[in-house]
Order: sequence, then C-alpha cells, then structure tokens
Amino acid sequence: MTLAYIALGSNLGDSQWQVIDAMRALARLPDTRLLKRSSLYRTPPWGILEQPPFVNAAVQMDTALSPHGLLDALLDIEQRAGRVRAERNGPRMLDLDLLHVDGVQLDDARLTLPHPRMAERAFVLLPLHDIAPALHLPGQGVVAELLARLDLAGCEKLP
Ligand code: A4P
Ligand code: MG
Repeated sequence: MTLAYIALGSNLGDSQWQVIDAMRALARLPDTRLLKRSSLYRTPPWGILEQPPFVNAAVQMDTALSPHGLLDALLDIEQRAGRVRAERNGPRMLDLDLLHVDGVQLDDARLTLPHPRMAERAFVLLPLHDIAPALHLPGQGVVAELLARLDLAGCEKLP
C-alpha cells in the first residue's frame, strides 16, 4: 500500500456537496482506504478570475492502485459528477488532481508527479496543510514552508 494525496475542487453546482460526495466516492475505490480529509475551504478563483469562487479540499489515501490506475479512477469520478471538459483553468463541477504519491516521481504523457503547479497555489496547499504539513514534495519543498510564502487573502475555512 502507498500513500497518495488528492486535491478536490468545484465551482459549479452545489460545490460543497460535490466535494463531499467525491470524498465518498474516493473512499469506495477498490484496494483503497481514505485515511485523512481536510476541512473544506472557499477560495478565490485562480487563473481565470471571472468565475465563481471554488470549494477546495484534500485527502490522504492508502492505496494498492498504481498511479495511472488512480488517475483513471479520478477521471471516472469527475465524469460521473458531470464534468464537461472545457477551457483550461475554467469553471468545473468537480476537479480531482493527483498531487503526490509517496516515493513516486514521474512525467509522462498522462501524468506528472508530484503535480507541478502546487507550490504557487494556496487553494491546494491550504487544505493539504491540514492533513500533511510536514510532507516533502520532491523538487518543490515542504508543504508548511511552501504555504508560508503564499497570500491567503480571500481563503476561508467552511464550517
Ligand atoms: N495530468 C497530468 N498530471 C496530472 C496529475 N498529477 N493529476 C493530466 C491529475 N491530472 C494530471 O487535467 C488535464 C490532464 O492532466 C488530465 O487528463 C491528466 O491526464 P484536467 O483536470 O482536465 O485539466 P485542468 O484541471 O483543466 O487543467 P489544469 O491546468 O491542471 O488546471 P488545474 O490545475 O486543475 O486548475 N482556483 C481555485 N481557487 N480553486 C481551484 O480548484 N482550479 C483550477 C483548475 C483553476 N483555478 C482554481 C482551481
Ligand atoms: Mg484536474
């Protein structure tokens, strides 16, 4: 079994429900246990600014799935949530990104690990910090240190 970290995001539909329902779907994956879940955060849109705020969260899982097997499972959960692939960084019902898999560094046509665009994103690091502050992301740094460099303006923890 291997530890894997996943980011969840939504800014269309009932985003809190989408994120919580996706956590349930992750917990039901075969050969997988959901170990930790972060709080939910409301975060200002990053990238394309003219879109609704996001709800973001992160989870830690223990899994026997391969990184590519896990990616397929994430894409399947996104699809079932009605995700329509449109513009990059644009609005979505549900976005699941594989952030890091313990001991794995890879970069192929389908998958880059650790996820390359984490270090500048408060909406990823803030929830990840809830569940893994001391996690070292190869090539990027330690979660708590990366988060300390970011502007958290507009990010709020949801009750
Ligand atoms: N892919 C490669 N590596 C990975 C990985 N580690 N995890 C490939 C997941 N996928 C990976 O993904 C495109 C392809 O990337 C996948 O098919 C997979 O083979 P996608 O989800 O369709 O692309 P995307 O998400 O539209 O693009 P991008 O640039 O990854 O967007 P992000 O990074 O997901 O950003 N603002 C706030 N506040 N909160 C957000 O959650 N999200 C986005 C989207 C923009 N602004 C946001 C938020
Ligand atoms: Mg994605």
